[in-house]
Amino acid sequence: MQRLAVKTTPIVGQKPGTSGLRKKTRTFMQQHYLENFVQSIFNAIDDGNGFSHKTLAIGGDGRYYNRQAIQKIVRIAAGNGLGKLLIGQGGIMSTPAMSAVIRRRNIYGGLILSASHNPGGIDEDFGIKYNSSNGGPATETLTELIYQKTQQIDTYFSIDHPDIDIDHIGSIRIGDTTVEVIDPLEDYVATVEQIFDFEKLRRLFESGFRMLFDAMNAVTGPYAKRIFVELLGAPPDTVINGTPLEDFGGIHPDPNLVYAAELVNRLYAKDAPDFGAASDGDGDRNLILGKSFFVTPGDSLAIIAEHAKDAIRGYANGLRGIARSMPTSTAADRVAASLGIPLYETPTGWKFFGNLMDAGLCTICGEESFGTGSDHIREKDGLWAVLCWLSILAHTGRSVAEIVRLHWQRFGRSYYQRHDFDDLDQNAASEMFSSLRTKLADLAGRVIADRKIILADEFSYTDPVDGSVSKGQGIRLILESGSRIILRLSGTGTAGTTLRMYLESYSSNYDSNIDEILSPMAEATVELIELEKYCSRRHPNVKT
Ligand code: VG1
Ligand code: CO
Repeated sequence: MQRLAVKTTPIVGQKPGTSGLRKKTRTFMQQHYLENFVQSIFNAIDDGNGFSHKTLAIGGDGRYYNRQAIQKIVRIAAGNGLGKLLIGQGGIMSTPAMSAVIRRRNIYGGLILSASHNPGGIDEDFGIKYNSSNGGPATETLTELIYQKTQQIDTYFSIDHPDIDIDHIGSIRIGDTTVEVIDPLEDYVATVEQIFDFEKLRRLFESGFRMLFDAMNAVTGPYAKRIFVELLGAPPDTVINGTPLEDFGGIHPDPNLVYAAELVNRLYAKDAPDFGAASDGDGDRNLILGKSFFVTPGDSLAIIAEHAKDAIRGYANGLRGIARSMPTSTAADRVAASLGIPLYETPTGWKFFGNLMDAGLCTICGEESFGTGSDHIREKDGLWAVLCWLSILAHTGRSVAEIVRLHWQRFGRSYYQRHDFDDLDQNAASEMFSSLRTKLADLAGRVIADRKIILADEFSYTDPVDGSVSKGQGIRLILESGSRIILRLSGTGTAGTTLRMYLESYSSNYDSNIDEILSPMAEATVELIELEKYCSRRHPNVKT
């Protein structure tokens, strides 16, 4: 077998965003596109000691091009003289499972092939992210370095070898590299079994408790079937859309009120099950529903933190701290205060939680974008959140709605929504932000939607562990009595630009109509940022 050094030239635009490099699938299929990026990852993670003693893992969410990409990466790994490559059987591995594999097997890192909640298919999206030896997403410093390497690349390494069988567990040698196909469920299931009391959860299902889990034809199907059906004894029809499909069956695998329509309809129908949940393309997000009841991600984070010590075996010693991304609602802050533990506010993106967890500063983390997780791994974890809720339901014997209402009674309620304006012209959107930045200094003291603005700034974060500074992380308007308006541009899209507008209003009265409270704030914000003038838009595509 011959190792090959293939000449190449830099390709513009290979800059990782909020979570890895995401592009149209056809872009990834262009000559040398994937090879350049993967070789740049190898160049960036090279610590000078070579790769012969290192192990990496690879797997993806099963979307179109997953299998072909794995075959190419096998050759690149062998071309770079990697010691060992672990591949999830069938090319499958959820993002949280990758984190579990890296941590449990103590390996150097892993590549996840996924564009997460973005649709899949030849005309949709593909993506690659790199996770480091702590099991977490590459830090900003590393993604910057990878980007630099993509701008300097002149050669990638490969090997002359045909495609290998990735559908059967086993091991072969390619050049100096051992390639092993592993069960992608094993490490993950073992990790969650340590945290949750499966015996107690089995009794919940035995008692006739009914749940519906929507895997959205994406990666979580096999994990959900193993855990809920095989291990916890739930009936097989508990899991819907449970087989990973290359195009996710045409579903947009983003578990929110708009895209998880089938699940939402069934939970709002007569004779609905007790509990409903869904996860996204790569299995790191979660949607939580009760009978005719939606739990916002911010409330879910706060409620999991509130009950963790009593209801979940793995947290019986209490929590060290809670972290949330800046746009996420402040519900968790109130729980942290009542528990007497610190609350950390980070920029959007899971990579910012890693240092806090590694340093033992926080146990539970969450984002408004349906991401929740803990220090059991270094990724957000959709099924973990579902298991947390099952544990809380089993422990309290109450319904989802009762648990949330009791939380609001005790802590008050953050009325919260995110409005997404998709497909904006990139230049127009940046001009709009530039103009908004110039206005910030004069906003404090002014009134918006009957609320006085206390602070208007652009969020900047100094990592308390390594001191690194991340600037430009979203414009925030802090209003009186606990209201907030946050604006930022998405870093995960592949076409045009998405504006995200996050609205929060706090009240001790928890039975008001959410639209009556938030709509005036949304309208006033659209005026303030002159969305119509710059982007010819007034109304969001998604409200969730
Ligand atoms: C979005 C979310 C962010 C999340 C990221 C990756 O990023 O807002 O909270 O961490 O997606 O999630 P952005 O830049 O588009 O707002 V996932 O499930 O795609 O790994
Ligand atoms: Co995801």
